[in-house]
Amino acid sequence: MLRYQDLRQYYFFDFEGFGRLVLYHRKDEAWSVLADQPRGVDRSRYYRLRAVCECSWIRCFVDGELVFSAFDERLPSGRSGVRTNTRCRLHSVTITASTKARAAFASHQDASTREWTAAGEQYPQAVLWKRIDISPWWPCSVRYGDARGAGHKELILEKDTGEGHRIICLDINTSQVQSDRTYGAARGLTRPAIHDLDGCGAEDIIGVDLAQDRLRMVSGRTGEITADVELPRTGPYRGWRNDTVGNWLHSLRVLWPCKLRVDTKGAQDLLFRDGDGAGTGYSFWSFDDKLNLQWRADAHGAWHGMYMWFCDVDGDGRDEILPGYELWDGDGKRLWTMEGAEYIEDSGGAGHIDHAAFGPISGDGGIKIGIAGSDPGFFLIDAQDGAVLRQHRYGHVQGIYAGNFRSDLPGLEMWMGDRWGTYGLLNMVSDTGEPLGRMEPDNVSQGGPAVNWSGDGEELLFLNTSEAAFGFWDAACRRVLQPICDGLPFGGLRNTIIEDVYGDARDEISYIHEGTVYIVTQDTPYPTGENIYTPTRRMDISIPGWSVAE
Ligand SMILES: [Ca+2]
Ligand SMILES: [Ca+2]
Ligand SMILES: [Ca+2]
Ligand SMILES: [Ca+2]
Repeated sequence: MLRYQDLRQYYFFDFEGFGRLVLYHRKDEAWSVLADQPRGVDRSRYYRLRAVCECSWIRCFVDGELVFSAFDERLPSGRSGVRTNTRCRLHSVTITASTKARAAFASHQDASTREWTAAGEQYPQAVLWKRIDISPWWPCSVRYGDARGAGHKELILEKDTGEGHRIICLDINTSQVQSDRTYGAARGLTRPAIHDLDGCGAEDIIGVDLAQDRLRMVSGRTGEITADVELPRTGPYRGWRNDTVGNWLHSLRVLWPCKLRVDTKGAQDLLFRDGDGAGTGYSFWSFDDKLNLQWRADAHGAWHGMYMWFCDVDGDGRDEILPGYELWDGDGKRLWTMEGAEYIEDSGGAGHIDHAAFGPISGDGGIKIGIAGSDPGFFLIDAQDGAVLRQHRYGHVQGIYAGNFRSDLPGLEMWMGDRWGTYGLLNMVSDTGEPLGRMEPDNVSQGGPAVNWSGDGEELLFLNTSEAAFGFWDAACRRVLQPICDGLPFGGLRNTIIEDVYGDARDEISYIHEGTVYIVTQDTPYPTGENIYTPTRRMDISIPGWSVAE
């Protein structure tokens, strides 16, 4: 690859098939031939391929013989690399630059660094607010929430012990243990959802007992079993008839709390789903807050995806359910299948939704769905009827996140990231699906969550996959801040939680590292009495909201 911009944009000099040498310019799906030549390939020997790029001329050599001399102005500079198009063996690779090109590159790098630094100056800097020692319980999982009905957020540690699920709640300010309970009645439960399903205020433990073929709920308040039912029998697409669905669970999360009824305090319904080892789902079952089975839904229109998403599309106070390329209502009725989705599984790639931003994406608050649809790319869907408003074949789009990445534009913007063939390529689109930005900070990331760092309405993209990508990125593809500071015994790039847990509504970044939680916040306070951006986070979307800073 020559003059490489990203994994979908470069010149490509290669052998193709068994009898052709070719030089391409590639931009996304368009491969234009700059030069080609029929030429037999002897697969029992090495060839020495060489290309020289000078200004707009590309000269290509095979074993020292000049084969192409092409003129093309589309990519005036870029990186070099190796990409294969079949099984092959490489002996060695050498990349050199002229002194002049090297100097131009260094000067370009300096200019970018200066521009990024200047762009970062408007943002608050990061300071360490608090260090919380969790070593007595380490290793454990860490999150924030209200597990015991305290009425405010606490730091919650969870562990699976031989005696049952153990939940420890710590006060964020004082680091003191508020509660430490092991739920003996939850012993043996797998795939747990920790959620206040019965509405008592404390989070319950709902999980699957595969040995006993049961779905069971343990009350977070009393520690006792409050519901215990047989697992459903399989749906039409997975397993034998009358087999337990316990043998056919989805490889990712199985239990999904949501709000399907108007008269409950919160999300007091539970969806349970089957699936396979590849992240595809086929049927799901709805249970109420006492684990009474309500109905089953089957993916007759298009297979279901890696996760499930919820949003009240028609405003009746009940969630609609997006398990894949279909929308269902709370009564188990299918509302639509996405236009063309019956052919998705023939498109290559996974054939299911990998991620979806589902919510008020439009500038007028209208509900849309931004779909990371694997090989078919990105779809923007009208949540009312499943119509495809836009599609971009951006490669294998795996991750997507909607947030207010451009506060100067109405609605939410979506960053999405690729895997499989174009690992790390990120694209951003507007609320109408208009392309706005493209970058490839590393070849690992599939994107990340929005960060409300400044509080003025603009959100940043947080990447955390490599040193090259680590930090907060703005919509102009500039890394404007690396949230590291004195007091952190590492340079970032750790397990993190992005969530407001201290002070004003802006997000903190919490690093979880070897038995300690480090909470990093802004170095300057937000002006009291001013409106401060206060988004609500759901899966893959940061929903806009404002409050008054205290
Ligand atoms: Ca409860
Ligand atoms: Ca609804
Ligand atoms: Ca916007
Ligand atoms: Ca905060």
